[in-house]
Amino acid sequence: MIDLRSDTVTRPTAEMRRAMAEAEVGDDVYGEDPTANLLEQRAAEISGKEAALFVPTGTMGNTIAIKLLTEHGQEVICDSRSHILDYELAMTAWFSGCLIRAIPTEDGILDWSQIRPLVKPVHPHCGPTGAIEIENTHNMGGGMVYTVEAIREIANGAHELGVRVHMDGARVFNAAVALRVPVEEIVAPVDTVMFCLSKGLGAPAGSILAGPAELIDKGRLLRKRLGGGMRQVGVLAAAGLIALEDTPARLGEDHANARFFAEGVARIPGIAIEPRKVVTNIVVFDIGATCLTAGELSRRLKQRSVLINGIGPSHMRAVTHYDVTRADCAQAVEALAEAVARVAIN
Ligand code: TLP
Repeated sequence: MIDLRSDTVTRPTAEMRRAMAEAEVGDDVYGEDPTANLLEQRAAEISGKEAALFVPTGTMGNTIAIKLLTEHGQEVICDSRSHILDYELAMTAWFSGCLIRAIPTEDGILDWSQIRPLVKPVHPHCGPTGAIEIENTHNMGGGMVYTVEAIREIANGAHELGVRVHMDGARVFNAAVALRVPVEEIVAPVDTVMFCLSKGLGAPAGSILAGPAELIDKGRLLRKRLGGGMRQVGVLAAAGLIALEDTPARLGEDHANARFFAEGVARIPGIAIEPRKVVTNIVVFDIGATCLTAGELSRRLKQRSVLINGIGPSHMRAVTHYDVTRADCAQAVEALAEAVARVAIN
């Protein structure tokens, strides 16, 4: 199977498995797991933040961040296709008691001029804005990347109004490779950042929440409250360290494969995509004119040993990662062309 459903499907490398087997561990709830401690220290250094917290999932990292930055009864501003809104089981409402104030965008990327009019003060009629959330790269926007200037403008504007900013940087290392800018510079303007070790970076599980030490200390308690006190978690942190230190250097290959795949797909009649917009490892394409639904096309692809999921009835998302090669991408394009052509014949 050529699995383009997500970069979450990556399996740990032989080196990760070795490091996991040999990891020094202790009880992390007592702060005694040396490997988890090292991972948190390196994650803080690499992201240029005071402190970092190892969390089991990106969802938990975002959940804790929103709780840290808001109070019950506030609003969180984000774009209308953000992961926190569409894929995290209404966690802002469930855990933080906040409403989402969503802004529609073309590709998931917000700018300050769209956000500013929606920032609400304390007032007898409205829920004040507690936090602003930006997603970088933007998943459903096709892996789009914020410029550092846009992030600075949003954070500066927000801070002037006393509002803090969280970045869902699940794939911020992909953004760094696309921009050729260190992660530290990308996340410097925002208050907190979550990034995943378990997507393109290849760790079997785990994400990082980084920010000011005072917030991360509180976050550690929230992680425990959510059931995320993970004891001898060094076995996972050991793989996370390799993901953090070694994998970013090869993400460019995934980006080149994604662009190659997009260029192939763009030549298939009935499929719409602008390959030049593919700058990271996510390819979202419109299959509306093929007369197939995404579900049906997904099924046809599976029969041809290719896994690609729909995101809505007329769009599909393919994600490249280190378990798919250039040849796999070429084969996936062929399978798509064939699956779509059969409709034209019928
Ligand atoms: N994204 C998954 C699915 O949930 C859609 C994927 O396959 O892409 N933020 C962003 C931007 C994400 O893409 C994801 C996962 C998360 C947060 C949550 O991470 P996990 O799955 O570790 O909770």
